[in-house]
Amino acid sequence: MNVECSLDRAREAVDRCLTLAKLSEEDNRTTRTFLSPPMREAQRLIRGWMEGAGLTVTIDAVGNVRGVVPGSRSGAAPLLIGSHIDTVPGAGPFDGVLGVMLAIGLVEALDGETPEFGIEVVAFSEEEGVRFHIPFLGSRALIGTLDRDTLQVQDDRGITMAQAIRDFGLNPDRLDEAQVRSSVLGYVEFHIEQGPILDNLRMPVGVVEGIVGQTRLEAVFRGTTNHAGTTPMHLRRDAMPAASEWILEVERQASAVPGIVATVGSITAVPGAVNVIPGEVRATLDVRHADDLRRATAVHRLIAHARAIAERRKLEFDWNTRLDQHAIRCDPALTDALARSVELSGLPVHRMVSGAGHDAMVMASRMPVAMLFIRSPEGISHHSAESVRIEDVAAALRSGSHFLKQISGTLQLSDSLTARHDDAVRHVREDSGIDNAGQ
Ligand code: HGY
Ligand code: MN
Ligand code: MN
Repeated sequence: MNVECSLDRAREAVDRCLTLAKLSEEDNRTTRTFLSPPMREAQRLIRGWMEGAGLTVTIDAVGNVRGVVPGSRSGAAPLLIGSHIDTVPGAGPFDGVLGVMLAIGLVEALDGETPEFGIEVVAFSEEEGVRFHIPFLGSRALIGTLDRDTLQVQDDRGITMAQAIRDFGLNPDRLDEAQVRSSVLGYVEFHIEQGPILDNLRMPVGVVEGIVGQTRLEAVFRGTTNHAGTTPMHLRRDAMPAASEWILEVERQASAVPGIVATVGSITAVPGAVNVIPGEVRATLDVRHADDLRRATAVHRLIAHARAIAERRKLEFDWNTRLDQHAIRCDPALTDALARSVELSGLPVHRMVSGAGHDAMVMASRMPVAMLFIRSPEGISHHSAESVRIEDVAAALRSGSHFLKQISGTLQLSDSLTARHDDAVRHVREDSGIDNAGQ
């Protein structure tokens, strides 16, 4: 893909992201959560772009939009390329969707020249965890870890996930069919960095070597609801100052441990009226670190501190963990191929770890994964000011195009790997006489 062509395709990918950004549950900002009404039009547009690229499209039981082009080599394991199409409240136009638009652009750039391996482009219906407070629903459906119990989790309006799927016109009983069945070459995700590193380094793209682990939980402080005017201060069991004390401790502890980031992103007071002492305060916590033990230790310390605050203030404290996602390493072979592709595009290679979570960390439990970051100017994301530069998106497309050619080359390797694997299994079976025993 030459520079001119990549710039045209980059403009088209960005235009498509800006079109999707208008599809929102809210008038004045971009908010598109799991199987919400605007997701229907988003699916329709994405389906059209995928079909225009020659992909055969299906929509699975959780609303993932999946486009497939078979490989010219029958039986060759496909490569999955994807990202998510849901957003946080008040999102920017590129988080997630840019990766899907780049995947479609790469298939369009094949101009009908079917690669030896097949390609499946996946637009995941849910990664952010906004509606049901459980993230990665789309990618978890593909690897088979979205269990029946989770389908009974309710959103803030009391609608279960299964009901939300049915309300959208899909069938939760067909969840199993969403799973990736055959062997796959791997999963690749293109995504904006969402942080300041590439912008500070003045680099267009970054090769991701790993993704930090993350814990998401809800902390609940319970006291006594009472009248704000008639309850003397010394007789109160006010949940708000307790939560406030803890939130400051979250910031203090996270600032004291290198590599830890911790965020209280939302707080809810019950009953939530100006003249009522809150009897209950619910605060969400997001803790991340590249090392899982450091992360677990930080979470443990913060829970112990919350307990101590509650005890001193004669309150109750409870918490529920919503996500405990371990850190992952990207596949070295795929990542090296991606780094070579960046070099072949005439770009500097910067290897880095992702502080943001991505579907790649879920897919990594079932297949090799690789990720390419695109610069986030001023490091802004999860905000309407999120942006990209056309020339950086074009650089990612050229790198992706080289990558697909490299993977073709790797196919020989992966075939010989498969052959060697099958040989080894055959020897073991022959030596141990399993086959004779008909086991
Ligand atoms: O929260 C994250 O890291 C991602 O943007 N979902
Ligand atoms: Mn996000
Ligand atoms: Mn994202």
